[in-house]
Amino acid sequence: MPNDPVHAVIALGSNLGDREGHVRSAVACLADLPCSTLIAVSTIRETQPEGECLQGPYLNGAVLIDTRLSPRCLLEALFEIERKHGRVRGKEQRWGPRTLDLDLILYGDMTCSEPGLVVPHPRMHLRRFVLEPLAEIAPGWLVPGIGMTAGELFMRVTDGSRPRDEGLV
Ligand code: A4P
Ligand code: MG
Repeated sequence: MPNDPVHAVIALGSNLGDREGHVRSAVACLADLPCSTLIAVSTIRETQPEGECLQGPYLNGAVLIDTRLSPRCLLEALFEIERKHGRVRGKEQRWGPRTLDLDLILYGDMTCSEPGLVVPHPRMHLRRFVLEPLAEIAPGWLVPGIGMTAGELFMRVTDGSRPRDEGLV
């Protein structure tokens, strides 16, 4: 466990069941995480589904915390919160509908790519539903491995200049 608290961002998404209830309750669970403090919660927005799977609209948002949990412990805690909200992995389609999706987007200035844990989240810089709430709560955060701030990345997905599916990492 790191001694000093680290800023971390978690993205939330729900498009199945009581979407608003799931997201509200997930924010409450994130506020209760051990060794962590809730710093900011973005606006929760309805978004159209991105990706190939035909599915209903999402509610998406992002939360900024300070945490002493390691990235691995934090991710395990996120999985536990997803389970409490009816998420059953293995039975669902990749990128398909889900009661609750919690992704670890950023963890300080750390970059990490190990089995089951990639930080920054590997598709965060392409996804408007992640970048819009992130730019709202942490616009100046320099995204490690990409070298652009959250605000700049959000501008990039909104101004139409980015070729589709271009990857930076
Ligand atoms: N994993 C590795 N790194 C991480 C990390 N930083 N955070 C592993 C979370 N998980 C991480 O994740 C699959 C595996 O990634 C896990 O075993 C974990 O160990 P998952 O959350 O079960 O799968 P997923 O959500 O289907 O995949 P992924 O890659 O997180 O996809 P996205 O980007 O979350 O896409 N459209 C709208 N409008 N809003 C949405 O929220 N979400 C998706 C899912 C598609 N379209 C959407 C939305
Ligand atoms: Mg996910």
